[in-house]
Amino acid sequence: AWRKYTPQPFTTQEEFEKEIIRHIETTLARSLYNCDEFATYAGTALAFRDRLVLDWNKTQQNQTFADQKRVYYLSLEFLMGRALDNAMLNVDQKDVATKGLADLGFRVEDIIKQEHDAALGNGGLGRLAACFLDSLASLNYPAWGYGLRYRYGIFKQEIIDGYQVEVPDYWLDFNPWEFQRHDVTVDIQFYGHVDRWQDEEGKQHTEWVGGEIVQAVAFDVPVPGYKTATVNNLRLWGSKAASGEFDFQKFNSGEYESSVADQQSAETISAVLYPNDNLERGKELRLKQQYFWCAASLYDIVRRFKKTKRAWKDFPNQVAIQLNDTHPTLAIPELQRILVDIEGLDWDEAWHIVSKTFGYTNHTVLPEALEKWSVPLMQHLLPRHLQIIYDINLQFLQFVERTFPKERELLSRVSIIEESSPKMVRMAFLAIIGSHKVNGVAELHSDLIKSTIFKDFVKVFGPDKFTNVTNGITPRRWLHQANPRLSALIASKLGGHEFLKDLTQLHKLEEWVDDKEFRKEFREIKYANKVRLAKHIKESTGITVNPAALFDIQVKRIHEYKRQQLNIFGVIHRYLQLKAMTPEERKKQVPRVSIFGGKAAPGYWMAKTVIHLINKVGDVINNDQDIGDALKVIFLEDYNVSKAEIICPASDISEHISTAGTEASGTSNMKFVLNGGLIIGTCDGANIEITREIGQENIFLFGNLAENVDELRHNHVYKQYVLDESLAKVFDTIHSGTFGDASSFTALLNGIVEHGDYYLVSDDFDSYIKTQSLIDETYKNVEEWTTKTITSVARMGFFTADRCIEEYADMIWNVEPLNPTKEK
Ligand code: 26W
Repeated sequence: AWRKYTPQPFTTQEEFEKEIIRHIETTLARSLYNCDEFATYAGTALAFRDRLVLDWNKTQQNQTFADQKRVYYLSLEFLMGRALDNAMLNVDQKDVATKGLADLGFRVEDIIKQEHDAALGNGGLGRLAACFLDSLASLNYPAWGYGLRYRYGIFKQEIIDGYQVEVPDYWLDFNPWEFQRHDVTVDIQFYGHVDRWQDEEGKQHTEWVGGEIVQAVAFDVPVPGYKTATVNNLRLWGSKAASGEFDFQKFNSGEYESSVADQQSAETISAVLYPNDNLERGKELRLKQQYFWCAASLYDIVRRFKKTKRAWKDFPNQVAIQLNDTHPTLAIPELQRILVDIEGLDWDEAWHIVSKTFGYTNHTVLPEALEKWSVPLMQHLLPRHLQIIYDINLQFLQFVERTFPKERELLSRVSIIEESSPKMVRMAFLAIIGSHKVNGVAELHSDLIKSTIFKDFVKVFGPDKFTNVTNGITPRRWLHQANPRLSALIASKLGGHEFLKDLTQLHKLEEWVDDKEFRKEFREIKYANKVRLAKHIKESTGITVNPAALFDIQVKRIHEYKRQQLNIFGVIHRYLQLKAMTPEERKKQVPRVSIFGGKAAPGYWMAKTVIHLINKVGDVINNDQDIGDALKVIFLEDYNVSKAEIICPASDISEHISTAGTEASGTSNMKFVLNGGLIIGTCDGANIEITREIGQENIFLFGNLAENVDELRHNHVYKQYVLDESLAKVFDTIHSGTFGDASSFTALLNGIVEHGDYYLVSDDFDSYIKTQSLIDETYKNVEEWTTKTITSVARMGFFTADRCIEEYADMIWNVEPLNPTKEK
């Protein structure tokens, strides 16, 4: 009976308009006569949401009935960006929306722009999680994401006088995409102590008692797949004071402030995303976030499993949990605690289940990013978990000792506990020991973790425990949504948009590489995307750039290892060369726009200095009459997912220039090439596999190799080092005050000249600027450039996140898709 009242997908434009208006007038209680863009966005989002929700409910019901193995992706970060455009495209109804909105007097682009980005992540790791959710749904895998519902996502970046200023990102004012589940709450315990006792039958019991309780509340976000009825669930936990914890006594007696203190302290747990990318700081609140989210998620997963009435040994056949880096590693001792302390399984049986359930993905080799928690802190916050970790370690070390009896050193090297003062828990080691598979995110990276940071574990567990899954991106958002014209052009040659679900089909584009009309249209699309970006640059910085210039883009978190400093030194070098030319010579050069974007962690002083330098260099060059259009330097403020959607389709060259061996994979490299841009890059991360796929003639590689990095670093410290001549001139220019007070930049330059140049900027500088000249030469030949870009797009099929998900599903999770049963 219910069925006949549920709304169907809109079939006509009129129906869609009727729904928007209904929501504006009733749900939002707004009059149509003062209906602005925001209200229209809200009405549109709610209209699409109604359709999504029905498929979502059905998907969840279907998954419950099917009762097959599910994947749980645990990630502290989900960098989702906006949802409306994606929702419209997934049901293939953007054209209906576009026409309907036009009829109401609005442009669809303006309406889409009203939505606040869901920016619950820092960078690559968080965006990867979002791409994976898209692929899991699009491929019909029964999968849930679990994360935290931060009230504040990554801060908004403003640039004031060339400096980064952080502004809080309060994004929840109006969020139609989340549903609070008032009935899904979990009490989470902190602090307290451990009791041991014996029952009448003489059985030992261990129980964690006392301490504080904070309540976790579920907020669910629908994750639609592309052209499928599967809508998966992303469950984000918010924290609040547990019921009964709020002190009414105090409240009544007038102590309002202290009565709400508990509540506020509970709510602090999910208040804000930590803005550090690749830097571990050991803060108690961060550990609280991690445990809060792991415990709530596991309680939920276990509750769902228990409803099936299966035996515990079936748990790993029903549940696969993937750990997105070490941030959720506490889920391992938590599941062991649930099984042993609460469910009464014996240790070995429980441990067998635990270690078959988890998989761990490593995303970085930088030593300062590897998580370690101090033993005293963990003892205080999670006393029972610390005991369990010690027990896991003891069993593990006994195993190592039996297997390698003569290697005393090995034991301290692989111990979960680092014998420092204070002692530290090494989370990556715990994650390896508690998982059945460990993977890196690109071939070089997966090889490096096996030969460096996890070398001893390869010896202990054998090489098969370690594998590689090279990262990928969703072509739905990063091609179809961000670059609709290119997606349509490709579809016109490949016979429809099927390639968005099977990206390897792109290879058929190679048949069109010599087609004159196709080439022309391909170039026109790139140009139009550059015009769109130029317009954004004008609006946000006031600077006019020439869309016919070569657009050279580096957008990513600001980090010394990513070497934005190498890029800006290269820009200064170019400026000096241009200055030394006659006006006639200058006119013959390829005009260039160097575009930067990215946030620095608020406490990362060196990264902030780099932002400052880029802005100061821009001020000088952009206002130098001699230079004009020959060179412009732009810093785009507040780089985020929705800006990336405008930026990625507009590049001629993008920069992926990390010190070899430091960037685990990179994923924006894939976005840029898929959109018809070329790369200047080092032999690092996924650049290597991109080269293998698209051909080395289609990428501008430069610089030293990972295998030589140690020796080069050694040379800086122990040998006399002569600074590259061109780089020395760049430094002289900075020192002379050309870009303002030189003292602002001394630490940055001294790091290279005097303190060992850890990131090898000077070693790679000459190779970098020569490669940049080669790019200028190549760009002059429009036909050659066009061939390279089209060929590259055609060969990018491998880098779809769909391929990653199938690899995880086969190699690590052992899960099957579940086709939706959509009744019409
Ligand atoms: C504990 C602080 C902290 C926070 C975040 C440490 C480490 C991280 C992340 C693991 C850093 C990160 O985002 N890594 C990036 O992951 C991407 C997805 O795999 C890769 O493409 C990037 O190369 C890698 O830097």
